[in-house]
Amino acid sequence: MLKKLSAALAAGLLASVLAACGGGGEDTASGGEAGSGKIVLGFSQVGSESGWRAANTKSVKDSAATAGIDLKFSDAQQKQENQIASIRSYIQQKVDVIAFSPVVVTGWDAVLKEAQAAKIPVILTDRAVDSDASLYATFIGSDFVKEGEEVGKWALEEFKSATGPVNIVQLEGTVGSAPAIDRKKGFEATIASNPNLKVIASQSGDFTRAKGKEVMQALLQANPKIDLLFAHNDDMGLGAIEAIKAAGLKPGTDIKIATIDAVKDGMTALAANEINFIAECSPLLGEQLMELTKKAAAGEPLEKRIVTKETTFTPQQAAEVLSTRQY
Ligand code: GYE
Repeated sequence: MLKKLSAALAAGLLASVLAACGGGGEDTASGGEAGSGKIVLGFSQVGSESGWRAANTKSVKDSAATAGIDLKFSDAQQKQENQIASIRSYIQQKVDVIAFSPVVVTGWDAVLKEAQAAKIPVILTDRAVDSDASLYATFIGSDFVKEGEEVGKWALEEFKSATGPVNIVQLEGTVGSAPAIDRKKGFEATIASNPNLKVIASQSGDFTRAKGKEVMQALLQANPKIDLLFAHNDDMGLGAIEAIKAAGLKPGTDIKIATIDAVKDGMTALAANEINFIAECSPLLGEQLMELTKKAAAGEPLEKRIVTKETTFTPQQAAEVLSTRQY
């Protein structure tokens, strides 16, 4: 009898202790303490130069929120000194991980060494640097040489029956940036197999629509016969289309156009036959970046290079996928 009573009492006591614990646990989770256990990621973005960049920024911000990572975000407005300053401030703030999309390839050794001395892992996203690979944890992004080659292969096919010179103008991305260097390299090496295909002018349009338009205007004035425009991104191509129309020519017909990125506006122009070919470059790097951030914060080793998967589009293919594009 006594045994039964004490057993019942013990069971009751246990139940109330468990209830208190459960309640207490919930209170702590939903109240106070918020964020204290979160991984802090300092991210330095290149700027807001293009539709690609806008989609990339959204992907990073949305993915951080979903992954429960505390994101400190800064926009460098395409200036390396701004990026270096914000990386230094992330080091001072002792964030857990630093990620950045380097505006240009050179000049990062000093700040990367500072991050390493502070034992903060650095993840490169989207663009490469020429520093030693021991100075960063990993680099996630596209193969820009391959993107340039894809455009080159398309150009070879498009102009394979040309009997005379095919005059090409190139709108390059930001001077000294990995995508501008590599896309040019891949494209020019590929078209070299047909001596009819000649780049008659090549100039930077800084990856922006406004600059693309301005530079194309000048190129149209200086070169009476242009057969093909290769723009290193959709935005410069879209700016150039405005200049071509203003000159009384039909984009996609009088001057063929190939670009890289495949953002919504570019794909819309492609489906309307104002652009003839786009090599895709995916800006949706956020989710993978957050996974890598968690691993880096936990001290896990990372693969040094992670290449983004991408494809290419003709006008017909663009029309088919346009309504389901995320960006
Ligand atoms: O192609 C361009 C952007 O670095 C891949 O930067 C990125 C490039 C992209 O401004 O639109």
